[in-house]
Amino acid sequence: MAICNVTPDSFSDGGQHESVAMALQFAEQARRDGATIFDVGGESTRPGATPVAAGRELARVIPVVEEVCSRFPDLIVTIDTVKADVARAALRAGAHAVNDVSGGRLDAAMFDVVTEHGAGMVVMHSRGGVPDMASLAHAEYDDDVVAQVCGELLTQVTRARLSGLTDDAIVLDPGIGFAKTSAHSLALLRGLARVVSLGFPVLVGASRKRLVGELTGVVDPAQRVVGSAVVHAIAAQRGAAIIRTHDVRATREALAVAVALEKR
Ligand code: HH2
Repeated sequence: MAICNVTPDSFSDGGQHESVAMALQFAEQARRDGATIFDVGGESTRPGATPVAAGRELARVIPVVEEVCSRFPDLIVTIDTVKADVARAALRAGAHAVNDVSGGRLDAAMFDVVTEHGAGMVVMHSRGGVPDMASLAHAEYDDDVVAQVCGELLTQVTRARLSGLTDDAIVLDPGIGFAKTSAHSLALLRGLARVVSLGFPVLVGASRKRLVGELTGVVDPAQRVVGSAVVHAIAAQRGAAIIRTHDVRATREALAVAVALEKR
């Protein structure tokens, strides 16, 4: 899954895909490099980022979703949003699934919108609102963070089912770096098999994140490509079905090696 943030302020690719032309060029390259899913977002979750009103978010993402869907019909396009109105408009514009970093917590209409469109949904674990979900404001867990994250994900799965969403439409994501210290994120990556055992495809997104910076000592997020690729290769070995990345080519190469080494 290639990340395309149509934002001025995302933590590592802010400002890089601000025009439709820039986003399209990125989509073409990502596809050539081996991406099969293209994730379009119009609001950063970076702590301290300015919250974006629905109107502005729509203006950022809808033209990109429309163009990418029409030019690259083989790409699965996901809309990265916590707002049901934005999700609805993106699904109408051709997107196939919703990637909700709140896992359906922040907008009561989200599961209904996804169900009505027969779409898929990434239910990601986080806590708090958009401005503080990637901070440590809600990063309190007992000694088994994996069990707590799984429990909170399953609560959202129950809500999704009540809205009529079927299990085959759901992907789970432990939310690396969201309301988690690096130790919590590491525990989730070590215990990924337990998340996988819930029975849903699992998405992992560690791309260029603070965890990778802390492990490698690389300060500039754009330079965290190698560390991110290693995390993602190991996550794939542990059962992750989808990897969300800014750096498609490096990730693809790392996954090719990891998958080959798994084969017996
Ligand atoms: N991480 C970010 C945003 N969306 N979606 C899923 N499913 N999983 C993730 O781990 C995830 C996500 C944050 O990264 P990024 O989009 O690069 O930054 P920003 O929120 O600053 O735009």
